[in-house]
Amino acid sequence: DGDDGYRLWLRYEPVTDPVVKGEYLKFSAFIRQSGKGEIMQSASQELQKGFKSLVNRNISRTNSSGNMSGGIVFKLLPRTTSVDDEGYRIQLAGGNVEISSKSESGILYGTFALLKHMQMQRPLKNLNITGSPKVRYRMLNHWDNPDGSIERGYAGSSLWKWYELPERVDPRYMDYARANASLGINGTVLNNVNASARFMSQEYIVKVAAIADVMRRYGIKTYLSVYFAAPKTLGGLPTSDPLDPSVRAWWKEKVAQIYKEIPDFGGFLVKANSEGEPGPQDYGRTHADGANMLAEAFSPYDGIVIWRAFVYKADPNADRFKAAYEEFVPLDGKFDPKVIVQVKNGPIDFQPREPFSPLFGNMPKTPLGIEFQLTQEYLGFATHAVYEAAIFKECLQSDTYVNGGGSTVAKVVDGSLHGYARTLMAGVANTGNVRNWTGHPLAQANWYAFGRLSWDHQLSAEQIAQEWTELTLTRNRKARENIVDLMLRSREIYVDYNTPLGLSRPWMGVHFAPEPWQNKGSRPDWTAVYYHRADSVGLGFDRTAAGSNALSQYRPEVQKQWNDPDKTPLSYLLWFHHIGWGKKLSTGNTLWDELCGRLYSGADSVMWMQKKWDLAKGNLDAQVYTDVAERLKVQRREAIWWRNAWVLYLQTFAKQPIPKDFQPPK
Ligand code: GCW
Repeated sequence: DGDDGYRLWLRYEPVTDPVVKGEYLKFSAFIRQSGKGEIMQSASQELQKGFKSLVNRNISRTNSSGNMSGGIVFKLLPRTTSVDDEGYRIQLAGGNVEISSKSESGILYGTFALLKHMQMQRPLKNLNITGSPKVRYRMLNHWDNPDGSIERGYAGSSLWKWYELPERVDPRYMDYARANASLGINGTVLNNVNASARFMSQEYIVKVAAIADVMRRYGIKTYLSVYFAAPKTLGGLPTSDPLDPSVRAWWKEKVAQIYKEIPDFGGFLVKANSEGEPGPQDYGRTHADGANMLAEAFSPYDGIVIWRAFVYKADPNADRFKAAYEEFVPLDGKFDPKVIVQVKNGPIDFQPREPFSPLFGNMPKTPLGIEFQLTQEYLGFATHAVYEAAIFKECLQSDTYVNGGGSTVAKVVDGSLHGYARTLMAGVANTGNVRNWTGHPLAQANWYAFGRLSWDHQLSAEQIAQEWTELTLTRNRKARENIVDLMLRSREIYVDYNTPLGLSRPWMGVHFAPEPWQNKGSRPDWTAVYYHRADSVGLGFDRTAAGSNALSQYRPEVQKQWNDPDKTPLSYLLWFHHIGWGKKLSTGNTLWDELCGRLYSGADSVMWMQKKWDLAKGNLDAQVYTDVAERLKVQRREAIWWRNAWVLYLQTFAKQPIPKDFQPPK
C-alpha cells in the first residue's frame, strides 16, 4: 500500500479479526476525560485517531460523570495512591474500559498501551494491563546543530527548523512527540552536546519554547545542551570560571530567562572538557564545580543538570579506557543533588561491543545515568541492519559485583542499588527529516527498543523485536519470525565482520570505512593502531596488570572473568589481552584462524539476512521490502570490504595464509 514508514509503530492498521473488532466496538460509545488538561486532550485525540483507523469508528469526548457504559474512561487517581506517578492500569470497570493513573502522563501512557493491545488484535476480556517506569528521566539526546546538520546523523537533516521557528511550528514535531510518548520517553535534548552558545540567546530561547509547547502536550520536557564558555562568548564576561560570582550570576539570570519562556524547562546537558569543549578545568576547577554552579542556577526550579562523563586526555602512555573513572570517581559525593552524571556505554566510545563502564557501581553517592547511542555511528550508519537492543541489554545485565553478585548495571541505573533519587537513561537519537525518520527502516526498531527499555529494562530484546515487528511491519506470524530472527542475530553478524573477538575502533575519519592501518592522527588515541595493537607477535590491547591495568577499575569478581586470557570470553578477548597469532583458543582454532573464520562467516551471514528478509517478502509492504532488500545488498558489499581490509592488513603481521575452510564460530 505504499507505506512510507512515516507512521512508525503507530500505524493503526484496520483490525481484520471480526470477533475482536466487534469487541472493540462495544467500547466505542464515548471517551470520558477527567479534567481538561493538555496531556489528557492528547490522550483523547490519540484514542480517536486509533479507533477511527483501527475499527472505523468516530468516538466523541465527554466530560460528564454520568453512569454511562460502553466507553473508555480516563480516571485520575488521588495523589495518595501507592502506584508510581507515571504508572497506569487498564481494566474493565462498570462496563467501560478504564485507564487510571495518578498523572495525566500516566493516562497517556495507558492510552498508548491500550492502542498497542488493539493493534495486536488482542481480546479485551479479563483486561488488566499495568505499567510503571523503572527510570525517571527517559530521554533522547539530539546532536542537532543550529544550521540543520546533525553530528553523526544519517537520516537527513534536523527535525527542528530553526529558521521557521517560532512562528511556524512544523506538524511533524507533534508526530515526533507522539512516537516518543508511545514509548514512555519523557525528555528531549534538542541540540548537540558540542553546543552552540546561540541556544542561550533570547532569539533561540523563544524558538525552543515553541517546540517545548508541543512536547509538553505529550508529557515530554525539553532540555538544552550548553556551551560552558557561553558567559564569555555570548555574555561578554572576561571569564567563564564557575567560581567567579559574575559567571554564577550570568547563569542564574540565563536560567531565569529560559523559565520565563518555558515554565517546565527540563534542564541542561553538558559536555565539558571533552574533545576540546570548554569546561571548568580551563580555570583549574573540577567537573563538580562546573556542574554545581549550574545546579545552583536551577535551584528555584524543577530542572536538572546532566553532566557527561565522556572524557579522555591525549596521553600516548595512558589508556583511554581508564580516563573517565580516574576523573570522576574522586568526585563522588561532591555533586549537587540536582546533578546526574551521564555515563556512556562503554568506557571507550559506543563501540559495537564494549565491556560495561567501570564507573557503574563506583560512584554510589552520585546518580549515574546511562547514555546509549541509537544513531549508528559505529554500526554502519543507515545502510547496515543492526538491532541494538542486544547491545543495550548486554550492558544493563552486566554484573558490577559492587554489592555482591546481582549488582547489575541496570540496578545502578534504576537507582535500586544505591538509592539514587534521580535516575536516567538517554539515547543519542537516530532520527532526522527523511520521510521514514531513521533512514534504514529497521533502525526504527532501535528507537523503539531504547524507549521500551528506558521504561522497563527487564523486557527482552526478543520481546521488543516481536512487538515492534508486529506493530510496524506485518501481522503475518511466519514473516515476523523470520524478521525477528534476522534482527536478533544482526548485531553478532556485524561484530563478526567489523570488530571480532573484542577489537575496536578500526576506522578513522567519518567512522565508516575500514582503516585498521591508520597510524597518524592529531592525537595518539585518534589512530586505529592505538586500539588493536597488531604486531608480529599478536593482536589486542593488554589491559591486565602487565599492561594498562584498566581491569583494576573493576571488582575482583569481574577481574576474574577477564584477567586470564584462557578464561576470557572470546567476545572480549582482544579488549583485555594481546594474544599471539598462533595461540589456540577455546574453539580449537588459532587466533589467526578464528579471526579469519569470524570475518568470513560474518560477511557471509549477510546473505543469510537477505534470505530471511526475502522469506517475509509477500507479507511486507512492497516499498519497505525493497528499501531494506537494497540496503542489505549494500551491507553485503561493505561487509566483504571490511573482511578483506582486516584480513589483508592483519596478514602483514600474522604472515599466515587464509585457512581453506573455516570452523563456524562456536
Ligand atoms: O563518538 C564521539 C563522536 C562525536 C561525539 C562524541 C561525544 C558529539 O564521534 O561526534 O560528539 O563522541 O559523544 O561527545
